[in-house]
Amino acid sequence: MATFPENFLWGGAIAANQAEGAWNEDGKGPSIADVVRGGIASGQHDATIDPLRYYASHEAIDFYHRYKEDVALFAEMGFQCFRTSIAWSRIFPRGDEQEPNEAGLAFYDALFDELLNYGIEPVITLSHYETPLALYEEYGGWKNRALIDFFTRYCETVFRRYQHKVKYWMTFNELNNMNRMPFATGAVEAGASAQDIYQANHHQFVANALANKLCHEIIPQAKIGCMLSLSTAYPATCNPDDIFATYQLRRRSLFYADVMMRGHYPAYAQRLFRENHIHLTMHPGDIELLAQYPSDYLGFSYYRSVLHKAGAQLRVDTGGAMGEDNPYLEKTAWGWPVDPVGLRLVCNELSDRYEKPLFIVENGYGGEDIADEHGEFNDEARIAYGRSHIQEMAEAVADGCDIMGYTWWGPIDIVSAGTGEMKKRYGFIYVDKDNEGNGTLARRKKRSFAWYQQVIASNGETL
Ligand code: BGP
Repeated sequence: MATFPENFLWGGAIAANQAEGAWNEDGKGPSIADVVRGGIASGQHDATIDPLRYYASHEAIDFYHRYKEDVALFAEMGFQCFRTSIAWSRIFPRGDEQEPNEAGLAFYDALFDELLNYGIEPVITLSHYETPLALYEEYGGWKNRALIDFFTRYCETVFRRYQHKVKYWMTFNELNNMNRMPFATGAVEAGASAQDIYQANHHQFVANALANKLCHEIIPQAKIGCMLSLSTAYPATCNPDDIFATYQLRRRSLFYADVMMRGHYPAYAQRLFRENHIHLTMHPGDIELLAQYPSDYLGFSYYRSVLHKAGAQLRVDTGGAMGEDNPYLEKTAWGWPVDPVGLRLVCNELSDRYEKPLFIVENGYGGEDIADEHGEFNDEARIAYGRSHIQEMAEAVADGCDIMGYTWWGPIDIVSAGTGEMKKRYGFIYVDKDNEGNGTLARRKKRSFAWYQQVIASNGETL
């Protein structure tokens, strides 16, 4: 088996809105994640916050108050890095203020210090489906160019504040979900026109470039990447129509990396824009910014693959489109095909296309964990998923892919982005809470805890 490089970063990944809770404490403003029925990915938002309703993000797993206990468990597993997001609305409660909220900044100081005390590098997402709500309600989200200034002010604030603590950053989580999930990804209403969506994207691309610029100016030793959902798609048959349709589907996803990694709109975008009547409004200097400040690395999530047919209606879920049944692959209880070879394929595809480092910042197995008669969680299926994917990642390294690290999605059970459920669990650590919000929130190790510990201790040799 191939060996991972010595400086390879092993760890886990979560997002603020799916874990922290404390949604209105210490001056935090509401974010778009705090007003959704079900998961943030659904985009089914309530116009007002109803205090009698249960909202998954409001308490989540109470990471805000329990992070010390959780970080100690991550350290026990041997984490070398930990990816989470900063909740933008803790720092700028409405998003458009001039001055940040000190209590919000202090929380992340404490969290990062805790991680660093154990030698765990924070890997920080600046925007993970949690735009401040006021920026949606009063500005229309990323459709509005004003958000570029608000976002860069927020970025500059956190780069300055955490410049000695955080070396790894990424801008927007899964930006290529804008078409399927515009509310979560860009604070743009569900059902928005292609014109609005691509205009919002353009603003996000400019904001991404400006964030890269600021990050390098303020923290010269830092690396800042973009982040996309890159679970892959295969043609359902060898019919050339299916093959080309699948190529186009993949391109629609890679479009985002094409712009942010290469620094310009790809040639194929012209036809996409023409046929969808998209006319982007750009300011002088935008194109130069994109070219001057591309991403340092490509962070991505990989969960599964799908089969695609020309003309098929795409049913979508958080990890990407859901396609035809693949007879060669098993599925999880949530219908996600398990495809470790697909991960090797994607790593190779992205390395060939961009020739820059990759960071696998989400990969994991969502399942329902039920305790056995001894009260233990024998999550063999999760271990099998992790083992097979890490094996294929090792093959990708041997193939020549430059992979910076691997962060398992949801090393502790958190709220699902797709459904708002607790029942869909990814963790090596169980959290006692059910879909209705009942439970003690106590943390318990599952069997996979010791498995991942040994994976890290052996730098991926013992699987
Ligand atoms: C990604 C998101 C995460 C996450 C994960 C799993 O799309 O970046 O926020 O939750 O998918 O999806 P789910 O929670 O729906 O199982």
